[in-house]
Amino acid sequence: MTRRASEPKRAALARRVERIVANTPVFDIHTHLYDPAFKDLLLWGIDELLVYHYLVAEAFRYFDTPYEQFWALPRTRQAELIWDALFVQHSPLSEACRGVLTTLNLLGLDARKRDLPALRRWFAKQNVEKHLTRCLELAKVERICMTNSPFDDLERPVWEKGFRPDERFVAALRVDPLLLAWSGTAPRLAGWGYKVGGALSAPLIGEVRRFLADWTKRIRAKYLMVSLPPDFRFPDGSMCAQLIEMAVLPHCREFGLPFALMLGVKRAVNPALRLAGDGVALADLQSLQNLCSGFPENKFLVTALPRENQHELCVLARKFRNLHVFGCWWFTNVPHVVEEMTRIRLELVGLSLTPQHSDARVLDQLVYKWSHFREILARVLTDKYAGLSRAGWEATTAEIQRDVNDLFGGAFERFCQTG
Ligand code: RAT
Ligand code: ZN
Repeated sequence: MTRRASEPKRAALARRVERIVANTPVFDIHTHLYDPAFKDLLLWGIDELLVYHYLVAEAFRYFDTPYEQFWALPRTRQAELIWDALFVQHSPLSEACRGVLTTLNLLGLDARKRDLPALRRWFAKQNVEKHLTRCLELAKVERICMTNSPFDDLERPVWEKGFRPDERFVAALRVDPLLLAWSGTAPRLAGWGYKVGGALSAPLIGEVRRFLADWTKRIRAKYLMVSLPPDFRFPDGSMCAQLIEMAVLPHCREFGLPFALMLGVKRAVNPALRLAGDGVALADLQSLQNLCSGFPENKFLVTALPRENQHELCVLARKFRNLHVFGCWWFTNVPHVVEEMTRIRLELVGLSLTPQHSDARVLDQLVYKWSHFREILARVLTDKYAGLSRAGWEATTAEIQRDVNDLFGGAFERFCQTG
């Protein structure tokens, strides 16, 4: 076909893919949002959007105030300083800044006047339940996975007391303190009645498994989850590696649950920045290979923070079907890297993965995180289906819809159900 003849065809394909990608509901498999029953733990509104730690890190580059002085300010004042530094004194070009504007825009607000008090007045009139439904509708998110930690003193009592769950939310059991800070965590487990004193032993492992079983049942966990530093090695004599091998993996096998690994985060590179102070470094994917090959009856959900790990991770996914790659996490969630990662993943692995999660900490962020990703995915998929078309294969609308369903949660659900 000549170039001229193929242009309208390509435009029609692009429209078809865009429509499908824009309208397909998504299961957001990793967020930091909470069921509204957790009350104030569910963050929302303009001030929370502005004090998001992604923006805090950027704003500090313009501030000259000492860190502690900023943290001592009320949240509203922190939000004003960030707004001034990142939106008024400079153009909000970064992905996290643009996200605030996409969200406001899609919520129907006009930010052109740079009028923060007016934006605040609008949010003050919203009711959280209705706002939740509105954000989910705008983002076309049908289900949200929370990050649930029994070690969080604000969250734990809500689970212990019990509540009527909102069916749009599901839980994931986060176990970082258990695996990464055993000496501080053991006394807490002991305080809750688990007999974990002394050195590593079969009874101690039994008690850790009892703890995991209690919480898996209590929160009806969809999977277990940990974030791991660049120096994580497996197998290894570290407490972390041993607890994974002896407690977490057998537990996951018993309950048929995946274990999610978030690799390559270097915590507290600058502790004065608090939540905004974490960094990144290359993860050791040989350790992941050892886990996937050594434990074929376990399922691993994996995302990696370093851009430099992404290609190797895709190659590993080609070797191990008990490995499900997910998300463009945190520092990789910027359009340039998201597009590159999404292309590499589709080209190397195909459709048996989950290309994005939102990691939203503030409800309203769902709106921009999914809008920005849908735009990229539509572009990438259009290229891919156009490539097939040049090879003489026309994907039908039903086939494209099937594929997008897989990318937006279908492949994840199947992975969770296997084995
Ligand atoms: O992306 C983030 O918000 C980070 O602060 C982390 O929470 C990360 O996503 C994690 O789950 O550890
Ligand atoms: Zn997260």
